[in-house]
Amino acid sequence: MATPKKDTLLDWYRQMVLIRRFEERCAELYQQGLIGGFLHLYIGQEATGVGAVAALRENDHVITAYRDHGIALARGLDPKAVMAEMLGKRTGVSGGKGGSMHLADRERHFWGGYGIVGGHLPLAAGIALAAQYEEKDEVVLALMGDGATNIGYFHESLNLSAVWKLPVVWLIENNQYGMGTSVERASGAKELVRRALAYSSEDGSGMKMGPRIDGMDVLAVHDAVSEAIEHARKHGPILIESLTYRLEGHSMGDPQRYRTKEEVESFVESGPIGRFRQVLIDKYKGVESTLDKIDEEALQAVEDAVEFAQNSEDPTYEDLISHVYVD
Ligand SMILES: Cc1ncc(C[n+]2csc(CCOP(=O)(O)OP(=O)(O)O)c2C)c(N)n1
Ligand SMILES: [Mg+2]
Repeated sequence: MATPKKDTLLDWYRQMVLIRRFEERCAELYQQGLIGGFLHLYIGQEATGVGAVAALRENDHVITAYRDHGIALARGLDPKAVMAEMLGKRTGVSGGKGGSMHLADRERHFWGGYGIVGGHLPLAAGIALAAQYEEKDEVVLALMGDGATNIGYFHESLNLSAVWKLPVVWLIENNQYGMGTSVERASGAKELVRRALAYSSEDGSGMKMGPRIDGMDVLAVHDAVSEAIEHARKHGPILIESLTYRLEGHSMGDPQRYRTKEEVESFVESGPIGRFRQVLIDKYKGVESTLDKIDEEALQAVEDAVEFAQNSEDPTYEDLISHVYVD
């Protein structure tokens, strides 16, 4: 696949840095008690979200679990409205009623944000079924964690997608842990992508088993997901696996007794943002000053988002009781 243009690569860098700065600020706001509920950071996984979402067309769809801030920002949701949602404000993307785990945007075909592990997978199949039924040339990108592959919904959704040849890319973000449980302790198959074989036939029909990709390399992710999307558009479902790492705890306040500091450190060194920055520096002479400017602008965008969110109104009682029933 041809390497994208410089502007596109710089934009991916911008998105990854924005996500990182946004979430670091969210962690502070959580500690100050300004963000309530649970907060699951995407730090370490930015290359997977940015590379994968960049492979989608505007009309395609994306859906994910509760670790959703990075996907929302990569899909182009306004950081101000996302931050306002984190703070439970009226101006938030979900009217302040969803919070961190329930970001969504109908216009951008970003369908959330779900707290029940694997609970969004049948929805992904349904969105793909609707597109197929209405003969729309649209693909669904459904992201899930490694832990979600052990849930019944995973089997039901992937099987049905193979039976109905639905245009879905099932993307496992294997960050090596489901809360405190490592993949080795939870899964019969270490290579999670092999589960595709359960929904495919010897003659090649059914689900395609896609690649296991280096999820810390935004270019590799983009290449693999682009190919997977083409497959889904023409032939039906495919399962791929992105090997990544969660650099922070499962959610805020996780004592992380299930892994060593050395293990985490080894992934900090090979982290996706520093790695991509180096790729850009090697490729484009003198690009450092542009990258530094992008870094500064990301910080500013996050501060603007916090200011906007803090100055926004809380939801009213009418907001609380709206959207419960269809008029
Ligand atoms: C059906 C269900 N069971 C258990 C939980 C509690 N729970 C929340 S997150 C999580 C781990 C999921 O891990 P994974 O799918 O790998 O996603 P990650 O957190 O690594 O992004 C569990 C067990 C839940 N939310 N829903
Ligand atoms: Mg996981």
